[in-house]
Amino acid sequence: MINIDSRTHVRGESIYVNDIPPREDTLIGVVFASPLAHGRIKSIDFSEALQVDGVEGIISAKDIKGENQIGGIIQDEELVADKTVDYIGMPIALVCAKTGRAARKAASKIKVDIEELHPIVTAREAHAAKKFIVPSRTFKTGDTDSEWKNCAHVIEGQAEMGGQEHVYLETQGAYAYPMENDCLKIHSSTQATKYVQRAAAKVLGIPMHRIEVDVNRIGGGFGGKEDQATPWACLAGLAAYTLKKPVKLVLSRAEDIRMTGKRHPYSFDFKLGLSKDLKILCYEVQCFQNAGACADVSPAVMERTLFHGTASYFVPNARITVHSCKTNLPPNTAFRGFGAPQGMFVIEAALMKAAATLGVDMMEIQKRNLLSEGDRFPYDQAAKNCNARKCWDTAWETFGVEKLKSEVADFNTKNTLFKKGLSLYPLCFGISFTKTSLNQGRSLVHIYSDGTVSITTGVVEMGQGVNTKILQAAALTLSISPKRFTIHSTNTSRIANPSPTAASSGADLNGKATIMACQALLARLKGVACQELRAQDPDDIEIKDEVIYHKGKKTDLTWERLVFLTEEARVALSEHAHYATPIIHFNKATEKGHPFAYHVYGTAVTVVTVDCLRGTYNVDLVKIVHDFGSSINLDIDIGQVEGALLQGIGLMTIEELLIDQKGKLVYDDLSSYKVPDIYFTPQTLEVNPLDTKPDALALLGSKAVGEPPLMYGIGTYFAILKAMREFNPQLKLELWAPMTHQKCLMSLYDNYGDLLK
Ligand code: MTE
Ligand code: LUZ
Ligand code: MOS
Repeated sequence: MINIDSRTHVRGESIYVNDIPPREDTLIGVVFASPLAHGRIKSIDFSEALQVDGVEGIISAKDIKGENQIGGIIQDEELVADKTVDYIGMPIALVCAKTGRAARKAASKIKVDIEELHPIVTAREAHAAKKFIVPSRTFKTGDTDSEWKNCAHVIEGQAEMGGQEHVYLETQGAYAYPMENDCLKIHSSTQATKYVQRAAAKVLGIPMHRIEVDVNRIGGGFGGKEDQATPWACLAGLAAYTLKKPVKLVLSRAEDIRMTGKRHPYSFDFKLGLSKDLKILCYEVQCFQNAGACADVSPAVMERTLFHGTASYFVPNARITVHSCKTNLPPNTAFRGFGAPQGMFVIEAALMKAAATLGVDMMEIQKRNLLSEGDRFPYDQAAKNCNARKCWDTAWETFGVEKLKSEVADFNTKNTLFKKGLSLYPLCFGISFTKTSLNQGRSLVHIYSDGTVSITTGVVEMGQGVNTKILQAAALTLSISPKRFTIHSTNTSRIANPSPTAASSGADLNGKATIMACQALLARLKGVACQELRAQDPDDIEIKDEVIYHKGKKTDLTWERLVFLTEEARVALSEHAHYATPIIHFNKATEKGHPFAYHVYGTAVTVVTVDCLRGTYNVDLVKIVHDFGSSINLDIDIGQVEGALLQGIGLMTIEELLIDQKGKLVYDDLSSYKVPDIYFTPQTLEVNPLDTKPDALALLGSKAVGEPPLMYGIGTYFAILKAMREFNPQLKLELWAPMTHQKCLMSLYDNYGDLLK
């Protein structure tokens, strides 16, 4: 089934926040933000700004009747700066005017006097200054202390991984307007209607039931709208409520890049111990997370780094620590992978360093340490239906890795200035919110009297195709045509308290709830059919392709007629269902439990060519064996793998956030901050589904796919590094991502002088 959004997307008819026809008297909001990363506000002067023609009001901390507080996990985030500013781009005021031009002009006339304080920019600096968001956490298994002496090889080192800008196509924004009886409606480009509703209620000082949050779809979120859609929605809401007029606030691309948080940069100190036959015996890592100025979801991101610290490998003795460090940057936030890519990168970096030190191929170490069935993760959950080796072996065979190896070696002996590198990347990613309580989904299904069906769930469509999957699940359960369905906007009045659409779990949680609702409706419809057909047992009734069968025999009763009869019989044609993932639990005191419904596996084979004169590179080939379970929509799922892979490759290669010592992002445009484009796409890209069993906790056996494949991008980094070492065997192994062209060029020649002697 094709994605149900493709028609309106292609025709430009899909509705995003900025496409909602404005109501009369709509004001445009423009954010006035801090120009300094750290400072004390001494005075603000709006007088000149208020003189600008068309300006109707400037909203600041003093207009807040409730609390100036929008923090989710921790209450440490002001909506607007009151006494201090903590990062460049921190909102101080919202200028509201009849036109965007007038609002911008007025914003430029606001005078603010800020006493500059010293900003902390890097995680290591914050760690030294003991500035933390939450206390550090450690996952431990076995006993590293006593095991080091049994290791044949011990490798230590440092690594760095940069952040990443989300570059969702639709920038952050919201449209809010007052409703009767002191109510407020907010259209927000958010992944989490509940967070917007909860924070707006708190800021306005009104109860949640008076605020309705609606999301039709969003133009990409990638995690950037899990927590960080909230400030803009609250600002628009506060202005609309205060000025009693509709207020639209949509960030420009540059504002969005400057003001919003990104993927967390991490710094690492690692130590790896191997046996003589290259088995991992010991692994210790200290991870320094650059959280930015307030908590946002950083404590949860930190947790996922801990969970994925051993990646796809079995490590008998491990100690993984994450420090969530508080800096003067915009609060870093959720981003596809959510802390896992960082944890997975550093262990890979350690394996690479070990391989280089010992003169073996990294693949040898990887292969010998892959998870096997029943192996326990450091958090105690056992790997069940573990496909790690199966993916690796399948990739090795089907993609002819032996042959690729010799082709690459052959190329490298024949070429001096161009070198190729080959890597494999084994993936293992846990599915479920690591916070158990978030693992719940809801669905509201109405059957109308003409036999058509309306579905609302707690999930937000952001391009991942979740609504299509939910529709498929409902159509299969009721056995009626997909044409009979409409999926409606995500709305707090229809679905209360939904978890954010995140952790790749949207389809599982809300799809399962939809199936439950459909099953309940089906049971009632069958009861009515039973009476109509004078049958004894509803279990003998079946609906197949819109026709009712009795004891396997087709009857004259159709779907439409049965719906009509059900309404006549005064039997409910609506159902609201709630699903909570069974099995999962986690004990934070012991850091042990069974937090994930299941794991997703896969293996990526990557070949790159590095131009060693210029430091540029091409990704020649990425071939992936991916564990989809049994996909219900392979087109959508392969699209997810391809998109995530490109995002992952960008993260590891060309996407670099340059931040200066004053905490200022050097570039806020997409011509300097480069994301992969079509020319950067691997020349050959192949995604093969692993032949495997469906998983009971996945929607119809179809495993979650949103985030895991991003991590395949890690393979590209190590393929490039391997190619670079072919050119310069004495290459200093700087384990810092992203490996931009510039860094690649500089490292290639760092020790090259010695080589020429
Ligand atoms: N795909 C598109 N096209 N746009 C997005 O914003 N977000 C990703 C992934 N795929 C995203 C996407 C992220 S970060 C997550 S968590 C999942 O989709 C969320 O959707 P799901 O739970 O329905 O998989
Ligand atoms: N968000 C969250 C997430 O709150 N908890 C998670 O575990 C998570 N995982 C991935 C992405 N977003
Ligand atoms: Mo995705 S980072 O869970 O929104």
